[in-house]
Amino acid sequence: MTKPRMLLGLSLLAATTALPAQTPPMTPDIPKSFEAVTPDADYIRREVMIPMRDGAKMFAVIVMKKGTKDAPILLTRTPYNAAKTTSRNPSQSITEILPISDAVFVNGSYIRVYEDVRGRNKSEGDYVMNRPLRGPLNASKVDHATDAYDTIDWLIKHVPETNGRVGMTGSSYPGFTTLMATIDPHPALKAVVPMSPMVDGWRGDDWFHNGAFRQNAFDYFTGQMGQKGDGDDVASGTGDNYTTFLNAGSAGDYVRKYGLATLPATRKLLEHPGYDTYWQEQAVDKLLGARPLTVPMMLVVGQWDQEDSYGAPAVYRALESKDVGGDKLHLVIGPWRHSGVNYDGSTLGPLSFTGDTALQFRRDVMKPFLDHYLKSDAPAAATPPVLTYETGVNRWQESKSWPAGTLTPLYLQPGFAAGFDKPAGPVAHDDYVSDPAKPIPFLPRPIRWDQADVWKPWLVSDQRFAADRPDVLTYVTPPLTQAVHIMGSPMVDLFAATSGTDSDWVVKLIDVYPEEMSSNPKLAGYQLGIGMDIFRGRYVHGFDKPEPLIAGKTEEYRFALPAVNHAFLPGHRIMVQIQSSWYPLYDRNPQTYVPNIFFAKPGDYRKATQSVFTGGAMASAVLLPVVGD
Ligand code: PG9
Repeated sequence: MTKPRMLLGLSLLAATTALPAQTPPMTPDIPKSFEAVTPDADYIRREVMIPMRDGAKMFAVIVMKKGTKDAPILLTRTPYNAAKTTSRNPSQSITEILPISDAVFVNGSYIRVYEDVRGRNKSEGDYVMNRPLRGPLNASKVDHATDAYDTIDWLIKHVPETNGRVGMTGSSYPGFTTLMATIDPHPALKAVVPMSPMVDGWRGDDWFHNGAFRQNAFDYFTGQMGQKGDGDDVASGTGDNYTTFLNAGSAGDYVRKYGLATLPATRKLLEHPGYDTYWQEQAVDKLLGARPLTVPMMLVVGQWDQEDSYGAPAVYRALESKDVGGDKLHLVIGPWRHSGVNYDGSTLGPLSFTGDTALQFRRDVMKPFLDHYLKSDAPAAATPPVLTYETGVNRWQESKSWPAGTLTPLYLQPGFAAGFDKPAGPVAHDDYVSDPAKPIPFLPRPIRWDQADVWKPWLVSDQRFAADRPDVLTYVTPPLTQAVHIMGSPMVDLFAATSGTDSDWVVKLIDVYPEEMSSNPKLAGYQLGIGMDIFRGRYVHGFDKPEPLIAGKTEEYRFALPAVNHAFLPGHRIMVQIQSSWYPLYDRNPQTYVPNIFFAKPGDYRKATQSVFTGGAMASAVLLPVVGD
């Protein structure tokens, strides 16, 4: 029955007058707090402040599926905003609010906890980047080891849904905090999975590689330390990084130009250009190597990790002998970029793998490993000591130890050839002129490393753009008749001289794809970097002993390239490129010795003639860790 129109009007009026007073138009529209209402949420999300031993409180977010009980905790301690990390999407689904890498864990009844590290975002206290362990560099009573201890202690007492066992993981900075938690660990910390941990900022992780400074550090510093929350890159414009840095001058000039010295972290860098006690005493592999290995550990790194390729293998080396039972230490190397293990691992740049290798790892390796130590009812995990992905043939491979290959010289030969036979002739040399006024770009220009698709896959970028430059020496084998499979860190053994008094040496080990590849045209002729790194010449006699080079004197430079498992396939060629700058990622070597390159003056930058020796007692080579399959 339809209501008469007048009656309808009256009842509407009654309903309106029953409402409380109207909201005055000038009521401020931002309330004190607004909590998203999540009636259909499949999760519980709690924000807590956890007290540390010195009274400072750390902000943490605890997330779990509704109904979770008797469950282990998986903890990440991060400078990258715990609140934001646990609200990726405004959703009522736990796998939508958390990072995608967490799905296998929360679906497997884990409690996920993210905590802001001391002084960042919503945590109290002072932020010290890479806060050193208590000791010579840190006179306070707190560090990442104690903060992890206090956090774990609180969590097992205040999260009723937990079974009292805690694991830790995280990539990069959170990989570093994961490692630090294993120093005098809380007894409830049962297993850790540090991923791409920053271990030694000078030897080969974020800030320097073998003494050459990585200028992208400055954007990280302003982004992370310009304020307590998330910040911006250096305001140096949106042009080509190459031009911006070159116009500024030295790295120190860039700091001056953009006012970066107000950041204490910048000053600390500028004051410690060499491998002095400041760096040595915070190297995490050294700290861990001086202690027993008590917490089962699975170290993870990407084969093409553009930020922290050094750390995980270095910690593995430092701890291998401590794993007396042979069951506590594991190493995993996947076909990933930095932190790629936590995203989709099906492709990297032009490379495709056998499905989502990152998910395969998280689901089939990492979770069973953690389950084994963190759940009472989990089956024993058959975790191999070393698991690596053989790129080239694209398959996972288990091994007992690392490195697995035997170092075998691939010699640079006269006529820009390369091969496993030592050159028969006398010592010879190939020369090029390195001009600091025209440094070699590390990517084809324009370079914008703030763009994720430029920076993240850069180590797999095609090296053809550099191969034919007059300031790059390129040695290459004939097409291989059988595969060459390497497992380990290739070792550079370079005999070289400069007409200057300091010099950088960049060595790139490259897989050259066949010129014709109709099956995958984008890879035809591609020059894929397999291991590439830089060495600053002044450190040839010791990282703690910078010395001027003697012009014209041949020195032997030995340094490791990043750890790889790769098969150079039949029909491919193996190439070595050598050059003396890699700009603007690495600051320019003036090629004239100055005490601190950060403060080199325009007049210090001089052209130098570089000589690379082949044959006889100076047979330059890259030693490949070859395995016989
Ligand atoms: N590579 C970054 C980092 C690690 C450790 C200290 C500072 C920076 C990162 O991605 O977290």
